[in-house]
Parts: sequence; C-alpha cells; structure tokens
Amino acid sequence: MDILASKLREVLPIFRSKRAQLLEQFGDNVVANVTVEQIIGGMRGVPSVLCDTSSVSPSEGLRIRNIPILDLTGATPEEIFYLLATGERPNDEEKRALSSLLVSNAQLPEEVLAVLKVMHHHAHPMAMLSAGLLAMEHHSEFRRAYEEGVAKDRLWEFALSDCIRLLSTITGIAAAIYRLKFRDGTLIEPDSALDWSSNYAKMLGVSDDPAWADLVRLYLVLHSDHEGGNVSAFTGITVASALSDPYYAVSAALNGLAGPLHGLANQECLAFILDIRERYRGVPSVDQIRELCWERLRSGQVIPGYGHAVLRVTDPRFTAFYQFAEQYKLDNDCISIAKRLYEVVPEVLREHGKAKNPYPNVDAISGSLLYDFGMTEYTFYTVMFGVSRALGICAQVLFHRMIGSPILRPKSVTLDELKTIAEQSTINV
Ligand code: CMX
Repeated sequence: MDILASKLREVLPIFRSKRAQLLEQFGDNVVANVTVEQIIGGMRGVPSVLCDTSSVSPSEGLRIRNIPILDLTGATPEEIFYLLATGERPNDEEKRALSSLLVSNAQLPEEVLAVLKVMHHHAHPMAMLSAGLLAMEHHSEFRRAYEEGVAKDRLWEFALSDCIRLLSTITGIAAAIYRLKFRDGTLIEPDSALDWSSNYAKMLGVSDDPAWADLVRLYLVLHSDHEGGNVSAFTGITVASALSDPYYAVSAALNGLAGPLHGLANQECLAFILDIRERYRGVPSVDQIRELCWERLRSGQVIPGYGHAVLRVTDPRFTAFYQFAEQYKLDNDCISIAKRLYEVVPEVLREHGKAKNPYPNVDAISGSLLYDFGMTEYTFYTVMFGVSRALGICAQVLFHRMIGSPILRPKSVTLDELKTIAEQSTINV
C-alpha cells in the first residue's frame, strides 16, 4: 500500500490545484448547450461528468491517462491500475510491490463463500459477484473512518485501503463463482508468488496453457476503464459521491454492467455466435450471415457487439483481441464467425441506417477467445469484464475522493417543464 499511497500523496496537490484553478478561473464559463433531444436521449454527448482516469474519443477510442489503449496491450493490470490512479506508469519496483499487494487477500473470506453458496442455482454470476462484494462491506475502513469523524480531505486514504482489499479479493470471488457454478465446486488455492492476473487465471482452473494466462491478462487490461459516462462507471461514482464506501460503489456499478446493452453484451454476443454455428452447422458464408443479420434486425433485435454510444470507429479493444487471436493462431468456428461478422455487419448496419456506429465494440470478439480456451460458460463472461472494470471504478472513486468532489445531483425536469423551457428558448432565439 505504501508505494501507491505515497505516489498518490505526491500527485494529490497537483490534482487538487488543477481543480481549484479551473473553478477559480473558469467557474462561470459555459461549456455546452443542452438540447431537448439530448435530455430525452439519455444525455448523449453532454459533457457533464468529471473523469481523469481515461477518455474515449469517437474517432480513436480509449486512452488511459492519454495513452492509446493499443500502446498498453503488453502491460499488466497492476500497471494499468497504477496508471489510472496516479497518472504515471510504475517502475519495476512499484509494479512488484503493487502485484504482491493485489494478491495478498485473494483468499476468500468465509462469509463471502457462504453467501455465494447459499444463492439460488439460477442466480446469474453477475448477481453473485455483486452480492459477494457486498458481503465484504463490513471490512470497509472508509466507513469506519467516516464514522470516527476523519476529515473529508483524508478519506481518500481509507478509500484506497478498501480498493486494494476489494481488488485483491474480487479475483477470488469471481473464481469461486466459476468453480461453484460451472465446475465441481472445489476452489483452487491462490498462489501469492504469482501476479494478479496469473493468480486469477490459475484460480479459474480453465487451462494450463500460458496463452490462457496471457489472455486473462489482456482481458483485464482492455476492459479496465472506459471514461466516466458509461452506465457502470457513472453508477459507481454516483454511489460513492454519497460517501458510500467502495464496496457499495463497485457492487452497484457491477449491477449496471450486468445489463445487455452494456457489459452483458459479451454474453449475448457469444450466444448469437453459437446460434449461428448451430443453425449453419459451422461457419456460414458471407451471404448467409448477411441474410441472418437482416432477419434479426427486421424482428427488432440488435446485433450484439456492434454499435457504441461514443465510438464511431472499430473499437481498438476489438482490434487488440483480433491481433491476439492472430498472434496465437487461435482458430475455431466461433472466432471464424466473429471475423466473418466483422466483414458483413458494418455494411448491413450502414444500410439499415439506424445505428450511429456500425462498427464492432470489444464484446464482438472477446467471448470467442475465452471459448477457445475452454471457458464455454458464457453467462460468466460479464464477470470477467466486471473484475477488470473494478480497476477503473476504484481508480475513479479514488480520484473523486482525492479532489473532494461533492455529491452528484443533476437537476431533473418533467416533460411539461422541458416543453416550457424549450418554448421559452424558441421565443428568446
Ligand atoms: N444493432 C441494431 N440496432 C442498433 C445497434 C445494433 N448493434 N446499435 C444501435 N442500434 C440502433 C439503436 O437501438 C437505436 O434504435 P432506436 O432509435 O430504435 O432506439 C438506433 O440504432 C440509434 O442508436 P445509437 O445512437 O447508434 O446507439 P446508442 O448510443 O443509443 O446505444 C448501444 C449504444 C451500445 C447500446 C447500441 O449500439 C447497442 O444496443 N449495441 C448492441 C449491444 C452492445 O453491443 N452493447 C455493448 C456496448 C459496449 C459496452 O457498453 O459495454
């Protein structure tokens, strides 16, 4: 903890003074006009959420602390967390220290295991992950510090302790869910000699192939953060803004990630690919795929893994997974179908004319790679996503506690109020 805490202490004055300067110099400046369509349309494009950890541009996609994600594909998730939280890349000593911290609490607490075991056998793995984190909430040092009256500007130190503990245990929770639900129920002991992602790969017990551990590493890197306005991040920082502790915040964020238009799309995507494989008994032709996509669109369903609220190009995270498949020469029907969909869907969606972005997002391919290594239980895929996204949510929560952000509280309007405001603005034009 010391290494990360001392680095955060070093950057803290910089974060705080940037915020203070902005407020002082530009506090009253107008940043954007908001249209009625934006308010009705889910606040799309309204610049209203503060997030320093990462940014997503329509033309390029994800940058973590201003580094393009495609330049970070060789990193470990520990490095990414350090970068997200501090704005700098760690040196080797810092990497090692963070690695050992993040595996120090991989052992599952008894009460968490009990909660997972008692959940209904139809409980979705995401419900189990969220509940597992809540079952750890009593460990919160942040809550205790608040109750003891620790000053607001020091609360981030306790948020950091909670985040480290949470990240250290979430891999154990996820692995236990996988083993309980989809394997024989025996848990694989963590190995503190391994780094965070290798330990997670081992505890899942899917494959001994080093390429599997490398895929888990890449998976955790690519899904770690996607700026602050997506459902899970926005939920997480909103909950934390009420000074609910990080266990509450990350658990809530994961509940949003569990939605089919967000993180669950990777599960939907693999289900879609498996349906295609079954229907055509293998890899269909380009024409067959085109026909099937139109059939789906005509029945009012979306093409999972395609489109994005912000992106307007192929998601670089899709490209990174695509390159991983090429690098390791991975080849199965699912991967071939995912590649063929990439040849056909953008053209179909463009012709369909509704989706603003016809290109694939990360979910269009990630599941096919997991499937290749034997993780065929696709209802688990969003848990893989969630473990990774916990890195970004934790870093975002930390950032807000460090700069002392207030409780989030946008103003809502009724339909009638909005009509009145709109009429008024028409008169004023
Ligand atoms: N297939 C069919 N129609 C699509 C589509 C797709 N893949 N993507 C968008 N559209 C449709 C929308 O449903 C919407 O239709 P209506 O006007 O009838 O409601 C229209 O195109 C306009 O949508 P948009 O502005 O382009 O996209 P949104 O910002 O509203 O939604 C997203 C973005 C991701 C929810 C949407 O593209 C989608 O549903 N994609 C499929 C699911 C998916 O892959 N989600 C994962 C996203 C990554 C993540 O957040 O984790």
